[in-house]
Amino acid sequence: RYSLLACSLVLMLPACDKKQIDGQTMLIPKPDKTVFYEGAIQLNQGVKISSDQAFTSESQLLSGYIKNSGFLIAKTAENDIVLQIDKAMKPNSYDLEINQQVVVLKFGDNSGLKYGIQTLRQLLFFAAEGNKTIQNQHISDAPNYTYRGMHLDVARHFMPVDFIKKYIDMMAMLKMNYFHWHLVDDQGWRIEIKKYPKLTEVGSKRKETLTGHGGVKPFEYDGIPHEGFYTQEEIKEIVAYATQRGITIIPEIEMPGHARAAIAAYPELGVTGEKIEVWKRWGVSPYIYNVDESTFEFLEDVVDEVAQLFPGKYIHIGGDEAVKDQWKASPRIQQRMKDLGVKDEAALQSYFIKRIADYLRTKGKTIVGWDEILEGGAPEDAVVTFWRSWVKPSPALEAAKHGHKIIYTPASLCYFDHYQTTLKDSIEPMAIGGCTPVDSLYIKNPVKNNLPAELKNMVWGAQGNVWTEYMKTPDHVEHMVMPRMAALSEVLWTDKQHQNFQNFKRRFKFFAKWLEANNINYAKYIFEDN
Ligand code: TNX
Repeated sequence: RYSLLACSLVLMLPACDKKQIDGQTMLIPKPDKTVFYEGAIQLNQGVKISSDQAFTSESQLLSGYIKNSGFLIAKTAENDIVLQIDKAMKPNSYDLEINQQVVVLKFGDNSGLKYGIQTLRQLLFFAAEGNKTIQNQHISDAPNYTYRGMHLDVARHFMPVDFIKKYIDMMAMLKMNYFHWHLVDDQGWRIEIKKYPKLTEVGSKRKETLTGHGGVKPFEYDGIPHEGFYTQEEIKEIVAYATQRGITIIPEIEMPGHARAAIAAYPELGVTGEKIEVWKRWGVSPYIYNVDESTFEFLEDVVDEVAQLFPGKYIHIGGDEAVKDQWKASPRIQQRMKDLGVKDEAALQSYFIKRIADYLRTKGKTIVGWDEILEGGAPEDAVVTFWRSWVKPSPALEAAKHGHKIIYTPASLCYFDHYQTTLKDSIEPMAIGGCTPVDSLYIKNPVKNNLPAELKNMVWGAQGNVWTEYMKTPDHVEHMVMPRMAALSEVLWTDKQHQNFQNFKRRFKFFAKWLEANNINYAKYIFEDN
């Protein structure tokens, strides 16, 4: 009797009989709380995963990670990994107990489970690399910000399906949860739309590699035509891959500007009706969508197909850098503005975006837009991606005042197309310009902001933007995002009091081993000094 009681006490309060010891976590992002105990678990004798049927998909993912790390999965085994929901726990949170008897992963919901699995994955990897054991420990963890995103521009340079999955996997390992997929721009349309085949037949191809952007040294023309797009089947496959890993995709369909590839495919969508080519240089093209019923019909058809492919609630409609000169010069559009009673081109853009937002709302979707959608007034429920960090008063403040949820991507910290050191292209591959080293990203932290206290809750989180004008290959993208993506993940996930850049740097050395083992490139010169 006595021993039964003692035994159940041990189960209820695992590790209470163990001696606490000092230890350092190797995890990125750093968990809220880790307590280490004497002893270690040996996984090489085989493990068995026990979980409710509801978690089969997660459990399969975990067993894949275990097999990859070289440990054994056995039906009967000494070490049990128990996955267990605990409805009393907060959403997104997990609790991981590791001791010689069991590994118990408790979680508040599916996301919490997914994050806990990624923690186990890192621990398994470090164990496999090291002495094949995992130190006994107890981790309690939950994210600080609920939006932890990465963006990828596949319009300027197309990236293959396998790489998109790899990118999603890099995000998953870092417990990031939103992938903003920039699928459309002046230089290419990269998503199959069944109703408008020319979007990809014409719009996904350009005849040469592009040159020239805002004064930086352009690419030499290499004579290689550039093309590529994702079929709807491929998109479905990517969505399923992301979903299993706890990542929601936000697809972006640009409007009313950055529309040149679409207009090249269907000239009647433009203001001038001219036949033009998919753009062959960088920068902002003057071509903008026409504002008439047939354009809205087209865009509604497009977002219909997009809405069906992506199960997430959000669709990004762009809204950035829409040059309004063609609207100004067109008597037809000026007449339309009078008919609609809109006073200027900013108000016309606002009308344009509201119509799309209204339409998407009927499909259960909410729009996200770059911060220019505030000009002329944004739809009430719109989420704003804040990027123009140099504009005064800050678009972030404007957005918050108007009740918009904000994704922080200030160009000053979150543009991963910028250089990573002050030495720039003396040691780095050519970048678009700018300079955003990982330490300034980590220490300045994009979500630290000047919003008044009562508006701070409008900050949903932040995201790294990866514009690919100067990145032609997956390898180059990887180089630009690591280590910055890891730093961003930590400043969004980890509580401020536990953030420390020196400590992050130390842990990144272990993380870099994972990158190497998974054939992921990174900017190795960043941490060379230590
Ligand atoms: C501005 S950021 C753009 C992109 C470019 C980027 C280059 C934003 C909403 N628009 O079209 O690729 O600068 O850094």
